[in-house]
Amino acid sequence: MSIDYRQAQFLLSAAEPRQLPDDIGHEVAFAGRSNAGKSSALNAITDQKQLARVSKTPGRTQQINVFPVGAPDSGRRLIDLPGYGYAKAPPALRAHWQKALPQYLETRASLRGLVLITDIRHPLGQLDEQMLMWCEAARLPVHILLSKADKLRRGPAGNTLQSVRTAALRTCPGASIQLFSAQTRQGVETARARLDEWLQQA
Ligand SMILES: Nc1nc2c(ncn2[C@@H]2O[C@H](COP(=O)(O)OP(=O)(O)O)[C@@H](O)[C@H]2O)c(=O)[nH]1
Ligand SMILES: [Mg+2]
Repeated sequence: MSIDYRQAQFLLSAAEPRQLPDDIGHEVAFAGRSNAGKSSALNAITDQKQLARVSKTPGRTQQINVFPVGAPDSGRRLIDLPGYGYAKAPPALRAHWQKALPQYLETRASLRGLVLITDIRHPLGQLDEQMLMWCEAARLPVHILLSKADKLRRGPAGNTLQSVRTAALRTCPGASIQLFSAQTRQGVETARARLDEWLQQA
């Protein structure tokens, strides 16, 4: 059975991890550098145009957004983490998340996996590497979306996939990775299948 991600709804925005829903059920978090295409990926996966606002102004979403998916009260959620690496973010806010994010990854019992979105044209930056290290430290499974794959031709996209896979596996030996495009919907079904695995675990 696969989850119907089109039934996703917005539940709440949290300024702090402690404002999240009770730590029961299953959730998968989405992380990425600001402007990497995280909101677009969430919208493509849930087949909704405005679920996660696709912002023209990077770094606007500095809160954790919670989207329940599947049957009501099934306790399954997608978690949209604040985009990182936005130069204009207030330093205090950046310091806050620098501490709060690894804490969330370490302590959140219902968290089953992390989807890392990274732009295929400049993949796996330093902050992405840090996120991978935090996930590895927290023993949290990672799935990487090489986003905006439509920006490269098939050959170069395939080569980037191989090299980024090799680099990611050095930090996170269990990571999986795929090409993704919100624009052409390439990879949407593959991503949903990975989410299904995590959200439907016993
Ligand atoms: N060509 C292309 N552009 C995309 C894709 N996904 C996102 N973008 C563009 O990249 C920019 C940032 O996207 P957004 O989803 O807001 O990124 P976020 O900051 O990570 O949430 C926007 O201008 C999007 O239109 C994609 O799959 N293909
Ligand atoms: Mg966004």
